[in-house]
Amino acid sequence: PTRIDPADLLAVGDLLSDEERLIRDTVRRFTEERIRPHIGDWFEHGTVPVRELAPELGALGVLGMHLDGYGCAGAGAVAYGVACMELEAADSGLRSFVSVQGSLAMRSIHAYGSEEQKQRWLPGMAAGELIGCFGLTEPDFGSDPANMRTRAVRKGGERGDWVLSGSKMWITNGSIADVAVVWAQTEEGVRGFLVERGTPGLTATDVHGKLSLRASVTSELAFDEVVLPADAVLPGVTGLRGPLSSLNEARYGILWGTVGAARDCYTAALDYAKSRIQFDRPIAGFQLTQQKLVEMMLEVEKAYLVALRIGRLKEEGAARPQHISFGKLNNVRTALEVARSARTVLGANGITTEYPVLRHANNLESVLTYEGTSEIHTLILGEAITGESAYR
Ligand code: TGC
Ligand code: FAD
Repeated sequence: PTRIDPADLLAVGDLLSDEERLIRDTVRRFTEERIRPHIGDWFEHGTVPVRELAPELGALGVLGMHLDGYGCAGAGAVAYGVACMELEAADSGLRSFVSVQGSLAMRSIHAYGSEEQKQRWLPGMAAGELIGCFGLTEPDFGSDPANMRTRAVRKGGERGDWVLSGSKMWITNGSIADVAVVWAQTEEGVRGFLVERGTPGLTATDVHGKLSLRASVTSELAFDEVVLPADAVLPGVTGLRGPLSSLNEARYGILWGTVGAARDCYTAALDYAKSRIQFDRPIAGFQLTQQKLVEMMLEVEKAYLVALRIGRLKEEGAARPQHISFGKLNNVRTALEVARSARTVLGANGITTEYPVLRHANNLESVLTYEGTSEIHTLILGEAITGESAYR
């Protein structure tokens, strides 16, 4: 009979293939050795050694893990999902780095880049020697990127250079990126541009004072008439479909990642409840605590099943953006509720960086907002079931 594992009572992990389990365990081991001992400090001080970690993540094979060729692992959707789950069990900032590098920056170059662009960037990015970022959001346009103001104008006719002006806000990896994938309005619609670090007219300023995703670099990018060569444009796509298709991939990573964050909060609360004595007995023995732990466990397992269902759909090529919205909306919200409940079980200890629960809860506030807010995913699903679009 199936073993009763408190961390996975429904044995959802048994539905994974041997290879997927191996990837899950390998990534988990990496985070336990390399991330967990330091993450509380990185979060507290708002610093993370990204340059140092990137090649290690590259060697682990998780950068552009689901892409084929160019040094990428070519893994299946569920294998990529379980890697995200383990990364985010350590910290949402770590999963963010991997999402932005692999699913947003590399995926955009992989899907829409010329052969030269792919050769120039992808192998180094897969190895973690080069870092990428993805600029869609602007100070005045977040949920509504169609109205973006950043603009690229052709200087010299059909084959000439481009001049890029405007700014992008809240850009993960912005100030450390070797290449920024920047989406801008042009005469022919929204197009993607590769802007290299050090290009004159490009400045990056980090966002400070964050109470969430502190172990992640977040920056504003400003483009002051940045002159780009003709071949800086991604030739393969025109229109908002370009960035939104890459967002599907990153949102997919999030719907798995948040299962990891939720599981980490639940297991931290379970461990703590079993050893913390009040009124002469472990608090795990109180019915109110048990109810919290059981509710957390139910929600973690349901979120895991949602992720696995969407992953298998994706492997069949049958996942639609609406399926991804289902998972992103449900699993981020679930993780946030689990994190807050876990925090209460840990009492005062729950507010410190010694335990992961409030760090996860604070991180998840960003995850709830980025890659489409919970309201936007509600409206995407509202449209899917009613046929009525309620955005505008
Ligand atoms: P709409 O008219 O519906 O669509 C415009 C074009 O895009 C196509 N499309 C999609 N294609 C692929 N996947 C999707 N999910 C798509 N959604 C729409 C659509 O078919 C159309 O194509 P075409 O060829 O017919 O022109 O666009 P809209 O302006 O009405 O907006 C729809 C809306 C609100 C859903 C969209 O704007 C949206 O998703 N807004 C949220 C923006 C967002 O998610 N930003 C995220 C920025 S990146 C980020 O947060 C990274 S966090 C990094 C980290 O992990 O650290
Ligand atoms: P707004 O769009 O101004 O929304 C404010 C509120 O209004 C929200 O509750 C929203 O749901 C609601 N709202 C808006 N429109 C509607 C509507 N039609 N109906 C109902 N409610 C609505 N962006 C990038 O491009 N690249 C990155 O790498 C990146 N990294 C990020 C990292 C962090 C830590 C954070 C916090 C954000 C990041 N973002 C990034 C930006 C993120 O994608 C945006 O914050 C997000 O899309 C929401 O935009 P906004 O913050 O401008 O909020």
